[in-house]
Amino acid sequence: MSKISSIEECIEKKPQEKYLADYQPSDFLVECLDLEFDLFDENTRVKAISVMKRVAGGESSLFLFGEQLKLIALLVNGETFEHYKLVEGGIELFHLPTHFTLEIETEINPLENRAFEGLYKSGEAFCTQCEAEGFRRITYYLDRPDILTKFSTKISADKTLYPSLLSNGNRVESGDLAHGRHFVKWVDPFPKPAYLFALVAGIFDCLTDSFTTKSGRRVALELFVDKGNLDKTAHAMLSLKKSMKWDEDRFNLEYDLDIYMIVAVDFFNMGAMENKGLNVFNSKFVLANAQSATDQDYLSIEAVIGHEYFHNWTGNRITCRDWFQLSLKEGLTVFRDQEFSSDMGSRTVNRIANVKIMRNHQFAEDAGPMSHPIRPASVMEMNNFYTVTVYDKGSEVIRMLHTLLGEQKFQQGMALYVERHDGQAVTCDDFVAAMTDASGIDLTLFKRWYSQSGTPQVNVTDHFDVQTNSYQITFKQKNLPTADQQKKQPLHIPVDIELLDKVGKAVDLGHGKMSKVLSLTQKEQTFVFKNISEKPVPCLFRGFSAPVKYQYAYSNENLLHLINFSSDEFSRWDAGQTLFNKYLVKNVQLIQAGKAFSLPTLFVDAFRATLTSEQLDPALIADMFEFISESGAMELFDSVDIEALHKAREYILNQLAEQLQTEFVTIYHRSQLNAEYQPKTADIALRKLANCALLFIAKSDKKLANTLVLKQIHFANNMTDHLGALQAANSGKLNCRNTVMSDFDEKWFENGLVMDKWFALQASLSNDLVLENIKKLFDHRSFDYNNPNRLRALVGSFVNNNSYYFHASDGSGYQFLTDQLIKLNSQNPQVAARLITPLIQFKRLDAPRIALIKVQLNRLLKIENLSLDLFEKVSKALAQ
Ligand code: B3K
Ligand code: ZN
Repeated sequence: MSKISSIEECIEKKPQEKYLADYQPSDFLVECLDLEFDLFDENTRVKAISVMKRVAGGESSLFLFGEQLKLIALLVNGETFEHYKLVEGGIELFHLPTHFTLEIETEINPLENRAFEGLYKSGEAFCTQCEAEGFRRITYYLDRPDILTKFSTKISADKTLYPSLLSNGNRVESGDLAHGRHFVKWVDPFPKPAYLFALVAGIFDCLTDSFTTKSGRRVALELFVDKGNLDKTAHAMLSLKKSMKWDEDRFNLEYDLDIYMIVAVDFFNMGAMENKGLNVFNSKFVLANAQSATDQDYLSIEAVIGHEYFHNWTGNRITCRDWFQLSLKEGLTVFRDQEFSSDMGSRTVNRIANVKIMRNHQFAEDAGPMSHPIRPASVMEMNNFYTVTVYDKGSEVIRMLHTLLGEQKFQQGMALYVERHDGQAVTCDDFVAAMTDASGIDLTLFKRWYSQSGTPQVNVTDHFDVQTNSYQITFKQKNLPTADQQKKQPLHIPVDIELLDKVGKAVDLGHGKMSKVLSLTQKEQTFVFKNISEKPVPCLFRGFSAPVKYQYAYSNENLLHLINFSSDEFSRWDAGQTLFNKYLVKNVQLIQAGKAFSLPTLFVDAFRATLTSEQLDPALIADMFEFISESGAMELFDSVDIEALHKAREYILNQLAEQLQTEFVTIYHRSQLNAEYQPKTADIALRKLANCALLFIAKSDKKLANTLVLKQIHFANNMTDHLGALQAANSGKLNCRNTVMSDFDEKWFENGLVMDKWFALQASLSNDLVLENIKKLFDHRSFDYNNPNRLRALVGSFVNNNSYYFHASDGSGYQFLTDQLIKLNSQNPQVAARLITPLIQFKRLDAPRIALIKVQLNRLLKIENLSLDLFEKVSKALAQ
């Protein structure tokens, strides 16, 4: 009872949720906005002059959002204006004419701003982050995405400290000022919402290049990095040029300004930001050379550079009407970046990576207290909705549209969407309407994906009739209630299916079609295939054709058949995962029943065949041996036994390591590359396989592994191999572990990004002392508590990737995380609210653990000035 009353008490004090259904267009428009910044560390002056117009008629007042601002002056039509009231979250202006010029001067403190929202200092540089609602920390404004206007920005600052003064659009004027200061003026010709505004001032090294668009326009490309980092910029620039070309080739979309700038900064809450013409990036997604970046870093850089570039059309030219529509730009842009990566590298490997995000993270989110549809119906703190649901499930929804329409019609839909809505702020409905109108396909039912949360469960049964040679397959979809939504409806689920005969050949499903996309639209539906001569093995949801959990009573032999013969490489991998999960669950049950572990010979044999295959892509082979994470596996149980899960998973991995030891050693040696480092698909695949083999060898033959690790580090000409060896040393607890870890520290302690890999390894260690060690590492010379990357590497890796110790039965992991959240709450609530995730997804845990977690959540709830970011998550978790 006391807990409930404390929640209610807190809820009373907090602002209530905002609802999509309450959307109202603004009564006022902004015709243009001229900004002037006079940059100083602690007292930057911002003058905002806008021409505004009343659209609705009437006498209504004007509310402008504003946070943490000091109002210096307010003028209407050049005259001091006194009809205003400063209120919580902004300013209200009364008795305004219908058409007027509004001049507002504010003062802000960028140096004190550790939330990294609005204008702040990242190291020595000034930079901004305005999405979603950061612009209101710069000036009072109609800070909502449907208010589009043309911006001009004049920046003045000390010329020695800040030689580069950057903003959106084109540079139109510059000059010197008194007291060693100078100015630059920028004009952005494209109307934009305030969240796409950016300003950067600093001293940088700059890599320049150019791109000529398909219509022959030359675009200047400029990449700004901290002094001394120029040798790590080539890959990002190459990725940008590839993105620009790809968007022309595949989506017929061309860049529009004469200049495209990217700035890399060290202090950044997320990955990157697509500000018009001036992307700001977390340096993690820009800087790379062979010595300091892994293959995965190279791939992520290409993907994120692509993602932000693709936003120029899907996000910037066409933006969101309101923040509930976030997936309009994010889901679509993730889909586009996934396609880009697939076209540049291996489609299967990319698909597997995308699906892992869904299964390891999104499914858990959708089953937890923060469950929401890809277009949420209500929001407390918008920053909490940049989620795997809005992004990754959002992308899966776009992918289903693509599957249902096919590439050609999908592209026609995109073209119509751009033609209709360029320059507008629109809704997800507008997007689906364009797809419907261009394709002629009815998507009425499909639209439920936008408003319904939760992961559908699809149960599949079949029957083969020898008499009639017909095969019938029945799908039952179950959509269980979620935290946010009790009532569910059947969804339109595309099921990409293939039927394999006894020898592994795909059966003709009519008109020479060897696979088919079935549209499951009802709660229960049966499909019949005629002229089938024997009972086939169905390959279901090829390529993960829908974001669902599916279940069919596959025998081990069936799964083996799919691993060996499915024409879809993704499905081969998926069958391996299903086999693994089946024995993971089984061994957990055996442990709980006090029985011995068990694994059939067929299990190991199935993986042996894969491991030694000469046909399969080495990267796919490596993926076959990367199984569901411990935290992802919690989704396989209604009530999870942390110890048993850990033991069962370790048991299976050790069995694979021991029984396939000879094969792993052979593969390890066969996969060595003796060439100069290149981040190309074929080489990446070989390094991935070799390092995967090394991890398994480190489980079965410590002595050999120790030798191989030391040798690999000695000869490594790249970070992938160096880190791969370190991972093996850590996970196998090899003798050389301490030495190789401290050598690495000595070599890299000055490079925070590289040290993040080291911090992550320390935090992931499977060792009873891991938490004590992490606490000591807060004092490490390379650690900086203010830097979100460092925090994610050390704290994030522990809570997300070291499930067993995070969920320690004494509650020490929960208490540790809560301590950090309390520290972060006032300083950087956004980062805190991201780190809290594993603490709120507790419903599958046992009762003692849930009780321990609730103690910590209540502790959080009681702290003074709990941020809205944390409050939203904590209160929802406790209300479960
Ligand atoms: N649009 C930004 C994310 C902004 C997050 C604000 N909390 C990056 C991206 O998705 O491209
Ligand atoms: Zn995005």
